[in-house]
Amino acid sequence: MERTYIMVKPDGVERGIVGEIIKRFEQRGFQLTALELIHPSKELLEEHYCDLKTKGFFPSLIEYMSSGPVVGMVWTGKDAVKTGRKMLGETNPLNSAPGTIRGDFCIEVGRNICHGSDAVESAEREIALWFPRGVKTVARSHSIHSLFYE
Ligand code: DAT
Ligand code: MG
Repeated sequence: MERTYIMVKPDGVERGIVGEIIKRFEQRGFQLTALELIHPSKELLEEHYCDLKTKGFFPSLIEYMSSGPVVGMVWTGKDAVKTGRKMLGETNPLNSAPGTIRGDFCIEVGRNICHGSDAVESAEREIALWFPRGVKTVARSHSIHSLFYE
């Protein structure tokens, strides 16, 4: 079953949008598999965003992302990576359709409140980076997932 790494960024935590983002993934039918509140180090964030090292906005991105606690989550379910990205919206919130998380809650690309893995391989890399002790997915017999997958 597919997993994705979704993170509420410092501005999302500060603005109290954590519950709203969790609600949307829950009501869509994904399973919350791991969750942590963490004030990340710059080193961890530089590793997380290693593919963006050469970008001009990289220093300000790391500064912003390390400015306060974030909420990192693993969500599991069918097509979790691609569907998670759709639920987030576009990188630039101004291009994000209303109804998406970014389209409903922000306007600045440098304050776009949430992160979502962009591919299955990056999702697994990010989950290993943020949850180094590992994440165990346990089947929940009374959840909607048992209807879909068992
Ligand atoms: P995404 O978060 O949609 O996967 P990304 O991986 O290309 O987008 O970039 C990571 C984050 O960096 C993005 O959420 C916000 C910031 N960012 C991207 N492009 C930017 C830009 N042109 N100016 C400022 N910040 C930018
Ligand atoms: Mg990205």
